[in-house]
Amino acid sequence: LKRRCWSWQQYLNEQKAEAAPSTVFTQAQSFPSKRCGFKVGMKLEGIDPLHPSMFCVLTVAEVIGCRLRLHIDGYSDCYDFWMNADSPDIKPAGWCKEQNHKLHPPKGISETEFEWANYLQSSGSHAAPASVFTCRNKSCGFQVSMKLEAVDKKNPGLVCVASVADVIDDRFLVHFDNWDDTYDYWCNSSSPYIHPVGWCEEQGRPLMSPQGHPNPEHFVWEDYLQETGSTAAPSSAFTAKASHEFQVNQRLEAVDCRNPMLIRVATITDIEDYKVKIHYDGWSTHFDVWCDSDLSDLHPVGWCQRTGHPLEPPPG
Ligand code: MLZ
Repeated sequence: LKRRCWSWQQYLNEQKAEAAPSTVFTQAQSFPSKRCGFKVGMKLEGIDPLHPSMFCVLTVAEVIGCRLRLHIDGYSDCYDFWMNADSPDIKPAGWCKEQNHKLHPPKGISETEFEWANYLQSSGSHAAPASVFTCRNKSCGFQVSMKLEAVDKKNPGLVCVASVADVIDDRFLVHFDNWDDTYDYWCNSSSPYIHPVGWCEEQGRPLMSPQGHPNPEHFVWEDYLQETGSTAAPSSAFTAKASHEFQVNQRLEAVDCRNPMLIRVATITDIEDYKVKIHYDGWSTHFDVWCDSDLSDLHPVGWCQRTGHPLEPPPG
């Protein structure tokens, strides 16, 4: 009942607060351009958020507004995850094969054995039609196996030796040499976390060598490129990004990072060049969280209403 009566306009007036203007949000954060066409049970291919290098067979388990709960076929529900229906991380059935990408089959089916047509038939299910996906065909200047220096987002103080492990549309997968894929992340050429070979030296900052490097204190790019027969990503491929324009105290709608099914009324309480600190209104500041300003889980005021998603008003 409370949810139904709650109004942003009234709340902003009471709080003498302002909404973050829609112009400060990226396209992925803004109102989607089309209705969500996904239905529960449809199957598709997509990136496993815990293993960003892996494409998996997925089923739409739940649809709320234009957000999807996706299930990884053959695995426990505890790996289910939420994402926007227009996310670049999901692709129609058959996409991997067409793009020469490895597709991780449902648990219990071997890679050579897996075939979409059979699988759909034997599971009595349908593939999500290509028309429900948001298409993109922008390209980028990064190619697989090019080397770079990249921030380890799980250890943000570290800049490490990294490679381009995969490229899709205008995004590429950053992989840290000789580390497992749990540190990997997808980004585009304007990411503030990536730098050309030689950047650390120029900045007088330490560069973390590949794991197991024989002489980690004296890593030399030239030697390493030669040993690995690889090339450095050209500095021209890196495009600068302007910092965001969010301001402290602006209100917005933010996915609750602890319970990503929920979207809450939130406030920007601090900012850095490429980050914002999110406070969930009415909750302890212990739950505040720093995130990238372009995180696709931040939305302008009114997003939930426009997309048919419930919005959690501040408690109390
Ligand atoms: N302390 C951590 C750092 C790992 C850094 C990996 N960077 C890609 C460890 O040694 O496990």
